[in-house]
Amino acid sequence: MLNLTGKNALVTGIANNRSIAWGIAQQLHKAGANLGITYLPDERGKMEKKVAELVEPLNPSLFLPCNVQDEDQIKSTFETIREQWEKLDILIHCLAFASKDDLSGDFSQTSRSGFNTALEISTYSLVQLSGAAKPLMTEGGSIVTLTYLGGVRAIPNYNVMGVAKAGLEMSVRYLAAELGPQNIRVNAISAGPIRTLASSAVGGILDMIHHVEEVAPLRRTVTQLEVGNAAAFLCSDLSSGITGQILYVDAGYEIMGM
Ligand code: NAD
Ligand code: 0WE
Repeated sequence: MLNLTGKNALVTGIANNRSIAWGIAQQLHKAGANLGITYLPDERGKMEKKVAELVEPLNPSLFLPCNVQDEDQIKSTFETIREQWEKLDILIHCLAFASKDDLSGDFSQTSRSGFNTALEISTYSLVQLSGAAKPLMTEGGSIVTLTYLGGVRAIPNYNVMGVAKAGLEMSVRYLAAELGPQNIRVNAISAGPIRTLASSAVGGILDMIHHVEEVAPLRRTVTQLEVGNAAAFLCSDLSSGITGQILYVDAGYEIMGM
């Protein structure tokens, strides 16, 4: 039933084997999708090597550097897709960044540049990548991004990232409204806290995970592969009637009041 054979999927946001994007890429591959992987390049090419080794078993047909702060890298990513694939079916947006200084302390002290960076990388990039994907999704498509409850509720220390996620979730709705007539669906998965490179750098993440394990209806957190399964669903024809939605993959935590 869940079949993605013949679908070309671009996956952003893989940094290591804990990345949510890695869980998604594995499940899309399992469902038969043809993968293109982008990574955030660094000067020494360490990231390129690490991510290339990790994704090798998934046989990606494209492997490209794409720093979303660099207009040229985005341009050449989508030019390569047009040349090599002709059409794009699936776009996975799985990246976020805020300065560590802005993920603790008083939200009112967020600097102008910190605010701009967080929203540029974490929010604007979805708009930018979707705009570049639109002309390539000639047979319709599915765009999926990753969000967090801190975009809807005030969660300690999430601060400027919460503002970025609120903007991201609203961008999902405006993009869904614009791209719907072209049969391109746009949805977000709101994942519960998972230990990844990004979250492990955050003080108190383990306490948050323990809290979720006590309160969430399923009495546990979720895994990258569970998020990957929900993403595969949102990318497949099984979800053909769903667009503009935020799907909570959080072991039920979001429904609880206490
Ligand atoms: P991660 O560190 O594995 O992934 C973040 C990715 O963002 C990395 O691959 C990094 O290279 C990429 N990135 C950062 N700046 C970039 C730039 N300028 N250009 C291109 N890529 C850039 O961490 P993760 O937890 O897997 O995060 C993936 C997504 O999931 C993020 O949107 C995050 O907000 C979201 N999310 C995470 C959790 C969690 O608890 N881990 C929960 C809900 C949502
Ligand atoms: O979206 C995220 C992670 C976002 C993130 C994390 C970092 C840490 C390292 C963005 N930028 C950076 N920059 C760094 O330098 N999550 C949902 C995970 C997360 O982050 C939190 C959380 C949770 C959960 C930050 C504070 C409080 C809770």
